[in-house]
Amino acid sequence: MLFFHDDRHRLHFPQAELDGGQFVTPYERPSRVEYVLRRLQETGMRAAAPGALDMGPVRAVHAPDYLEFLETCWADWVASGARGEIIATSFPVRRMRQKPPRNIDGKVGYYSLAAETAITAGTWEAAQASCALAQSAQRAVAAGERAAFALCRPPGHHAASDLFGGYCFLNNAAVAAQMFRDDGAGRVAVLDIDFHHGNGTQDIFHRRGDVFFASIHGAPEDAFPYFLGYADETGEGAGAGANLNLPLPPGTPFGPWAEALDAALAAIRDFGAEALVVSLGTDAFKDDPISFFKLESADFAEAGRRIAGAGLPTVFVMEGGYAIEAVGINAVNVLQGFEEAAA
Ligand code: SS9
Ligand code: ZN
Repeated sequence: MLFFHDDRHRLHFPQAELDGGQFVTPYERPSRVEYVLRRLQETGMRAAAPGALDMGPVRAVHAPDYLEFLETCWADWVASGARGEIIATSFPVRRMRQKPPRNIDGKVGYYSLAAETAITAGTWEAAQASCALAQSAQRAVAAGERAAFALCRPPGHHAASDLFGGYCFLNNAAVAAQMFRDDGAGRVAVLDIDFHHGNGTQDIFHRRGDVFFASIHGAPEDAFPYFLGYADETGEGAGAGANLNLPLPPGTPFGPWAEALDAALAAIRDFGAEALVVSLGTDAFKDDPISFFKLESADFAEAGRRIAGAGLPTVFVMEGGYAIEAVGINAVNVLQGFEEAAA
């Protein structure tokens, strides 16, 4: 399978993540990419050079004021006299106005959904380079490849039209799905197998009937992002019926997880999708330090085989996965399983 990567992911490396009342080295760290890259090379996957970022489809899924915020926040933060990394501390929660303030500290809270994700000087450049990988993979598939893999970092599925957080800034999967639509696919599906609910992707397409979103994830009662991802969120307006959430409880092993996967794939088929974007997180793995499903490494290959069974042109976009040494094996197992079954 063709894959795309870009060393500029290293420009995003905050030193701090607020976790359990302490600052820890972020779980979402540059070495994740090195493990995946090594495994891609070991298994003979083909590296291809990524193209430049096209802001058109990015603007189609993100709000202009949010993109301007991402571009300017570091300079504004430094100019305000702040000396550390950007970390959100004040949010427009219940009973507050949803109105962006002028003050940069307030803006950071306005545009974020959680406080664990720090921003540094290189974050915007890294996020753009990451998104360009998803675009490159989509272009390769649009040009006739059966599938391609974008080794995106930072990830994207938590990023909504105007929110960052959960380690995400630009919604790479949503951008790829949008590009399939722009290329003429009437209906597109995004399948999110990251352990966490893809709240950003769901929200971006919630009122649209042209992009189906299906997600298998830790139930929101128990798992980040906590405030979206219930089974009764099925889409609204033109998007009614085009959203499928399959939340699962702590300790879920491959059996019930795979049943959920089959249900998601059946719904994608019934929807009539012509192209598929897979938000490929590997944090459903049993040893993931921040998740609670129990998939084994071999199960990821079986997931890949089942995904291939959909028979669709497929773009795989890297999302989470924090059992660092296993992230390469698990992610590439999905791709290998897919290739076996697609051959
Ligand atoms: C902090 C919990 C925040 C964020 C997880 C984001 C995963 C992205 N203790 N966890 S795939
Ligand atoms: Zn995740």
